[in-house]
Amino acid sequence: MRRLKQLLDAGKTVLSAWCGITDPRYLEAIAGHSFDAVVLDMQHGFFDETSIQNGIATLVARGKAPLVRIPLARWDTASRVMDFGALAVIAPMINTAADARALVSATRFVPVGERSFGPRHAAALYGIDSNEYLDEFDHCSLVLAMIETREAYNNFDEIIEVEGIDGVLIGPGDLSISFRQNRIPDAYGIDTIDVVKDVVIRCKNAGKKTAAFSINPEVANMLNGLGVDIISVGVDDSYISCGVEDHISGLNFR
Ligand code: 3PY
Ligand code: MG
Repeated sequence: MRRLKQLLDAGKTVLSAWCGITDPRYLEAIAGHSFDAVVLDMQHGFFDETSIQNGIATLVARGKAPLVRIPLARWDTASRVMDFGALAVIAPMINTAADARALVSATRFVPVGERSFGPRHAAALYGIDSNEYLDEFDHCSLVLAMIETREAYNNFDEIIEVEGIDGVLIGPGDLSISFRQNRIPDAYGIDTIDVVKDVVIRCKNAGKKTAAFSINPEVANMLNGLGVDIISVGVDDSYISCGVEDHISGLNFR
């Protein structure tokens, strides 16, 4: 339970996978690679309330930190995935300080938020009792607000100052869509790369953590160069297609 926080406290970059496919055998295979964490995606991926419980348990059993992206504005789900053992809640489209406060209210215990008491399942998953969980959890977990619209960028200072928000996760695709008003994403493209850099700097100046999504190692390395704390690389499609391509590209069948 403490490892994610320990890595961050030590200034290490946390490497994460990003999964929307729920099959337990698939998640076991992903968890077998050298990721520190795995994002389980309930916004655009297939996870529902049953598969997210199983997915979190699969990752915890393999020593990987379960980070969960909840669906849009689903504060009930935010509390529930923490009760199931998630170590981070990632909330999409946090555009205002009011959005951020609603997120914190559901995910942090008093006095910062109003998360309801019910941590027995999560505590059992980590092999501790409920009291230990209450002592440790707020300290060991992350509440991350996704910054992925022009509105969020305009309200960035108010969002990042909300007590209980531990940091942000940059969604580069939606950010580019919002800034360009063009439905075709241009992640980390010319219209938004300076916005991304500015968000990282301002987040660090506020003493909070930065996280970002990337699709390939080149972009992940670029984010690492910016000092982003938690970097996801790839998604289901790229993991599967690169693996398949690796198998067939070297064939010399006639
Ligand atoms: C985005 O790029 O908009 C994301 O939400 C990353 O999945
Ligand atoms: Mg997005």
